[in-house]
Amino acid sequence: MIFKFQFGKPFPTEAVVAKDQIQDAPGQPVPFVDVKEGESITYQMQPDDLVYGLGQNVRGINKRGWIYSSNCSDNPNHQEDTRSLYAAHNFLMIDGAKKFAMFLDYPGIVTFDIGYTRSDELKITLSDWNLDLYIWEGESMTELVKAFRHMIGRSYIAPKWAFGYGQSRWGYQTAEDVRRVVQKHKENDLPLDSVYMDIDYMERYKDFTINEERFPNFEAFNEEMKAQQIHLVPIIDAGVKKEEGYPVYEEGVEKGYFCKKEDGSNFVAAVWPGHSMFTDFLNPEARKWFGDHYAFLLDKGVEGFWNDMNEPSIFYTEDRIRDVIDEISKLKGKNLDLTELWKMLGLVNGMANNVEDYKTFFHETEVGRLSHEKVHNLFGYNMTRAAGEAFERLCPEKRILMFSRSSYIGMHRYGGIWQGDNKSWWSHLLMNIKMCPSLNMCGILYTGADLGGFGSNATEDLLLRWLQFGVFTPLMRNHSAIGTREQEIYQFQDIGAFRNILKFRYRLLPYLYSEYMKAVLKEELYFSPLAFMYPEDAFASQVEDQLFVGESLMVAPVYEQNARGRYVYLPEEMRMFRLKRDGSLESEVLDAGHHYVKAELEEMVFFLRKGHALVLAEAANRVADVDFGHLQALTFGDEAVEYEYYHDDGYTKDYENPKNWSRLEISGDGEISC
Ligand code: MIG
Repeated sequence: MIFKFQFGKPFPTEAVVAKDQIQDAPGQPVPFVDVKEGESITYQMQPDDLVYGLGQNVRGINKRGWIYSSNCSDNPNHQEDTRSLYAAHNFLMIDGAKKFAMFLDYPGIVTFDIGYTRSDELKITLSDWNLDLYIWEGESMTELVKAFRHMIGRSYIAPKWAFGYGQSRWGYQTAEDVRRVVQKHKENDLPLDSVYMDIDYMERYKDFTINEERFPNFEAFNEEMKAQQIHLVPIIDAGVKKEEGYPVYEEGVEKGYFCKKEDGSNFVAAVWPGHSMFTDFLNPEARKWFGDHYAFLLDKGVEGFWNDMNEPSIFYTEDRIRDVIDEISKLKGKNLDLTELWKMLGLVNGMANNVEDYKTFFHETEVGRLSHEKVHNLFGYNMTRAAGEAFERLCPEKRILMFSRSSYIGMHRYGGIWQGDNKSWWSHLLMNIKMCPSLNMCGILYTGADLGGFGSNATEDLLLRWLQFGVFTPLMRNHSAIGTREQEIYQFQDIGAFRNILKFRYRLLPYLYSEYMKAVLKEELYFSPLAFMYPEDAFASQVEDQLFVGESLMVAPVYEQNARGRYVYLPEEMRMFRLKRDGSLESEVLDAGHHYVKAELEEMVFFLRKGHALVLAEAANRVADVDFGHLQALTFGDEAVEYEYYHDDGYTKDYENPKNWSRLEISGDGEISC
């Protein structure tokens, strides 16, 4: 049973959809924690307590020892001390003598001090006290997650082609650029299923337009790509350009669908298109209106999108820039001391994403007019919801790829996320690894990071090691920023090594897709921390750089430069596989315990659990060419093992059909048809 405590007048975020396990609690005391209304929620942590959850955040899988805050922000320079990334995922679990979980359904800023101020105290504070607090106990972390996932509803399911490899770069300017990417992959025999279109495809960054000079006759171009089984995936930005004669702008103004200021005038702020408007995604009519615009591209044959800048990101507002310039002009002619200089720089650098700006515009919601600041964390969620709801109306039979930058719990029903603007840093590869299970706990299963790193310059070895982990993430996309070193695989020397890794991704697809679908449909984790699989193993919770992928596989990625192997902890005896440079798999059985495992730069190791199976297909260069019906099984154990194999057409939504499920009886390694 999940207890729900209500404080003040919570905003109906609609994060929670299944209420059958939820019981309204009459009032205080709240079990486990100490709630001082208007002040804080605290929990006295025992020395051995572990804290899990919080979805998209920096640092470990065990969140203990840092202070986090839910305040969706566009921060391309995030690192270890960053308190909030692009999302607000207010879900926490305590694993200790007491095992319980909490969800704070609250759209404003929340701070989670998890042993930062006092090492033994967990202290949660909120900017106001209008929230629904859900709290429940369970026997295990797995059970706690399952209860949560049930109440927040089924996670988004991507089309099968979106499990293929995608190439992206902010900087592909023209159809020719895209053609070249496809051609280069083909020439080098590199698998590829999608190419992403960043902001330059639009006409001066206007949503739902195509720049005719750069992408002439887009529909035919899309057809040309489709004939090669390549999906074009355009970006959609949150800000709508303010420009007379641009229908999206004019319609939005006329219907009153953009956020307004206190005085009723439209709120305008600068983003990529210059002066822009922000759709009031909390108004269901405005949401529908914005969503319907995706038809512009759907009608041209597009089957996938990524939603960007939806924290929302703001470069500056006119009001702020005026104030800043006024302040700075006061300094004119003065002899600046350092304090003045820092102040001036602070004013300039504080122009983007300023919390003060979030207070100046409003949403017309079902429960009345609210300042953006109160509901800030719901913006990206509802932009993506606008798209997801529109896809249901416009093409109910078909799965459309959708992933967002910003998110809140609830959004996981409408799309996945990419993990934001990371850097080409080894530490960000490790961050990517650790973030995955935490996101899964919050219902976000379709996810992956910008492989190779978005900002800064990638090296060949970094990209190779990153792809070796990316092989296991549902979203496998190489993406980088304009101005950085080009990092398409063919820019590097040892293309054969990359080819081998990519081809193996396609061989793994029957297993990866089956495990992803089972995780969605059974409300379970796709990526699990070792501790969740072996709760009795005291050491397992110390291991954060190895993960389970589905039920059978454990991965132990190499994430350090110049390393030719790594230490791996095995909670039990496992069969280790090493993917060799020629594409063959070498295997050996390793005992439980600690091992140093070799992995040359182009090699990748992974582990199969006893009593479980891995199913592989033949390699292919497109998802559509993978034969999901003829598999090679790899097993570990003397007895026959059973593998529950989920397999569907990947495009329609007939998930419940019993034909999609088969129980494969597998004895030993070998071929199977199903
Ligand atoms: O301010 O569209 O996170 O993936 O390439 C940068 C350009 C805007 C941020 C996204 C990134 C994308 C970039 N965008």
